[in-house]
Amino acid sequence: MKTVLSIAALAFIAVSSATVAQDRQTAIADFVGGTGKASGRATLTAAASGGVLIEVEVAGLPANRWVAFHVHETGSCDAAGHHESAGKHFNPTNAEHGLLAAKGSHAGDIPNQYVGQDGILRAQIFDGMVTLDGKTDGIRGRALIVHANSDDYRSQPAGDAGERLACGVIK
Ligand SMILES: [Cu+2]
Repeated sequence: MKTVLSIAALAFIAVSSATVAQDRQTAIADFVGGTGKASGRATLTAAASGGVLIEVEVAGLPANRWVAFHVHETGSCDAAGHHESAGKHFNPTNAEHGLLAAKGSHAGDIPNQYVGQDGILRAQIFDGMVTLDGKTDGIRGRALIVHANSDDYRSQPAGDAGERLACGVIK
């Protein structure tokens, strides 16, 4: 009888920790726009091989335009302060900004994304430079930012990407 009980207890522990591990593999970022209103969501999923899949939809953006999309270091979105609260780009390796910079790039650098005629950015992005919960490269608790202009992939410190139009904390 004692043996049966311990096996049951072990099975329970195994199931509980599997559930916890599964939860840690995904995250959500709810975006707020320039006026502080909800404007979209990103779902982030950690890949087994490393990297994070980011599925995103953000509304209220300038139509028919390429815009910069980055991971910024601080998980704080203050619309009244133009989302400056999100700080600089996530840059754990102290590199230069820009996917095409000689000494780049920031881990938070992501290619520009296109906003459709309806002012909605819809994208599925695989980011191989970060993880969701890694000790140094994890982005949970940081912020996703959509800018008004495209990133030129070279200019310091942020690719001349302009205003921060939408911001979402990765939770
Ligand atoms: Cu940015």
